[in-house]
Amino acid sequence: MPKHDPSSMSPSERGQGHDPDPSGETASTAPPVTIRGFLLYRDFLDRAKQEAMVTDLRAIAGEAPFLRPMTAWGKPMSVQMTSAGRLGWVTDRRGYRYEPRHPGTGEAWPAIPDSILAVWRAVSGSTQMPNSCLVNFYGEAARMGLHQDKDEGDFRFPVVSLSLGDEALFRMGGTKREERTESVWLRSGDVVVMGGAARLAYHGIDRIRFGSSTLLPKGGRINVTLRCVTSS
Ligand code: MD6
Ligand code: FE
Repeated sequence: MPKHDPSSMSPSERGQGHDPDPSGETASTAPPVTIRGFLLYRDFLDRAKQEAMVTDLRAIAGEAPFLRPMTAWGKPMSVQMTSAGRLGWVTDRRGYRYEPRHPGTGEAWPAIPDSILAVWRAVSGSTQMPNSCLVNFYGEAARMGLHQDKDEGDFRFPVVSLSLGDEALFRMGGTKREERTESVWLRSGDVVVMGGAARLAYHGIDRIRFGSSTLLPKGGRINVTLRCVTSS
């Protein structure tokens, strides 16, 4: 268990000080915990909001099916991906980039649902709205190696990340790969903001605890990341 856990506080403690969401569109009002410059909002989304978001994400996957991307080295990734918004993140033998169309269907990506944009409004500290929403699905053996998010072209804007379903061990480091890292178990409903000095920090998912959540009936984890991407 991490030391600082807003979910273990009394309701009066949770409500004190800081309201990241004055409009009440999202669930939690507890202040974030900062770990290596990453802001972690524990239990940001209550169960009903998580379920509504899963419904919206199923609609996205119906239009823009999950793909298992190939890395630039020709190895399939263990995570399955799709996107919403004007630009979706794709990878193949030509490398990593943002594209306006789904590589399988050739269609434009679906719109980013309001349920997800509400989280950006509440925590990003940015009036610019995101134009890219990457949806990652982790099955039992999926992981994501330590990486930097640096394909966006403009690092003034944060990356906002939402976790749904099974718990995942999230590793956070510094802007050099060799730097010390710290890990935390992300749970369903948690939100992470990677901005400011941490915007280019290394991070990754070592493993998930398959079956630890009841949100997705067949198990697994969905991670949603919101970004402002510059079109090249
Ligand atoms: C994940 N997250 O949680 C992977 N990137 O499955 C990321 O790669 C990530 O959580 C940028 C900002 C926040 C993140
Ligand atoms: Fe990332």
